[in-house]
Amino acid sequence: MATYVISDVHGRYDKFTEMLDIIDLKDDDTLYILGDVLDRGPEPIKVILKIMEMPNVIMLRGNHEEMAMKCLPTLVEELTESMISSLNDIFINDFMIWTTNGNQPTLDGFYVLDKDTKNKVLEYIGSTILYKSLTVGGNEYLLVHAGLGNFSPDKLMEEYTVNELVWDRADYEKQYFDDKFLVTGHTPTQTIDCCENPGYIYRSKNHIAIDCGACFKTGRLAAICLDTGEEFYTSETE
Ligand SMILES: [Mn+2]
Repeated sequence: MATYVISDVHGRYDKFTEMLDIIDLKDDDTLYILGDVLDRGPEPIKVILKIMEMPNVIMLRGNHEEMAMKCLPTLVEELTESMISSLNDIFINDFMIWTTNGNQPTLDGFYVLDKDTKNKVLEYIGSTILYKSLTVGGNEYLLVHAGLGNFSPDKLMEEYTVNELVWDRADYEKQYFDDKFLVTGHTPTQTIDCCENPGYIYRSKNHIAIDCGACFKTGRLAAICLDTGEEFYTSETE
């Protein structure tokens, strides 16, 4: 009945399955994935299809899923000349933003699916949640992909915009809460200035930052067990 958290798989199906073996995930364990399964790495859709088969996985939405959901529903339709000419500026702008953020492996994996599977993938990504509060072993945790943009201690979770939760980076030098831990992905710990062990999970000021850059060379996929605090790491990405 253990609770694990990982984040930012970014298409690394190899690292994802390596981690499932390392933590030896059981049917009655729960695995939270804090978003950004898609884009950058080679096999994002394969990871999504695997997650969809796992009833004990709860996936949160990252900015990459948010970008994908603005474009993929349109791309389920066959690319005909009239379909392309009907695309509006908003779509084209969204698609350009997504393209500069490594969408090609997601598109490659998506295009080869049959239409029924495409729709199931869209439905799954659309059903991802933006945040999760939970208590494990008497400790409270707030799980979110990126951070709490425009934070205020009085702000309710439902008052945060999607962008404030999936794009705005947490300020890791600031303690947001005294009574709970904020668990985030999105920002590789290699890029957190105050992180003493870049590339490993950052834990300070009631932050737990778990993106260890699985999709980047010398990065790795990390997991934390909330019951024990134990950390787990895959091999480095080549
Ligand atoms: Mn992200």
